[in-house]
Amino acid sequence: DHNKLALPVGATLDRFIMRKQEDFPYATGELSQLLRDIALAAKIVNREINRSGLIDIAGAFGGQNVQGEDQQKLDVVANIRFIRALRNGGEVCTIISEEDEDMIQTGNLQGKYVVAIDPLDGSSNIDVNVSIGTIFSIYRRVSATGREGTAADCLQPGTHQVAAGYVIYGSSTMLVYTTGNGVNGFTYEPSLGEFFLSHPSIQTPATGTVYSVNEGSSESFEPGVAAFVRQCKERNFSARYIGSLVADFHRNLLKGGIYFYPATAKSPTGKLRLMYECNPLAFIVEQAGGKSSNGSRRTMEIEPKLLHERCPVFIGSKELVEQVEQFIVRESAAA
Ligand code: P6P
Repeated sequence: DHNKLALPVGATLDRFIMRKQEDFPYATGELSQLLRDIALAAKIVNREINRSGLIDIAGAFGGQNVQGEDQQKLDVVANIRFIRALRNGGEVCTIISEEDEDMIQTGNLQGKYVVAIDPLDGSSNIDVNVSIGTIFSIYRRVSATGREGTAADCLQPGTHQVAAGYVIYGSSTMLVYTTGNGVNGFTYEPSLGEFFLSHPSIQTPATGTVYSVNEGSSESFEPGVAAFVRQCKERNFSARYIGSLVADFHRNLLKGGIYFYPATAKSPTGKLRLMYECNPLAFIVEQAGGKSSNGSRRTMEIEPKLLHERCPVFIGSKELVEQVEQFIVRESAAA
């Protein structure tokens, strides 16, 4: 039937969501609405980011931006925009945000979903004009509706995600997401205010020749990780590290490669956060045929204990993640 026909490149995000909802006969449309709410917030944040240069100029002289507000950091602005869109959309009862220590209750007591979000990752890159991104995870609440979401609703393992995605604000703005049936990429056309399907059914290459890690910390890498880096150099891999997770991840997803943020002296359990950085990207990479682990454990099977807990992450082409895992096993056995 027509549902099974792949949508043509150029289909709008709205049509894609509607068509995919038809694939779920019992879908009530709430998840579809939630995805639309996220896309709306992404359009608004995209505009703020693109204007941020001008606002900064205004800010630099008057101390205030064109709206006469005190200059707010863009990651604060993005956080406000996404929380407002999710609250107004009505589908989300509780949010975990990188910007807020505690759970955020939206007041939507009937909301069936919980969202974990990094509203603007890599924000230290904004004022040097490097690509940045929003990363999000969507879970169904486990507690009964009619009351606020609980810690148990928020601390679910990544295998419970119903959807995950990211927005990359780069040379063009893209939304890439999965609902567990493959990964699709949409490119934003600002003049029309629409996301268009540009990368249908993304599959990441089984291997690659790019490795992305901050080698400034390599003195404190564990032996297996150091051995893997040596192998990358022996094989004349390309070192590509933008220092903006979404940008590094997106390039490796499309071209093949591995990103890793291992345990280091400065970050003994890794730097990246499990709930709104590692798990959503792990869901996407697995749906695209890749792999994500903490060096020994599948990222999505890690049982979260804390909202903002960090974990080491090795993510990208399946064969490269498996190679570094083998080095870690071999070197720790030898130790
Ligand atoms: P480091 C940005 O601050 C971030 O969270 C990711 O976007 C990025 O990959 C990583 O941290 C960079 O960290 O320690 O290499 O500067």
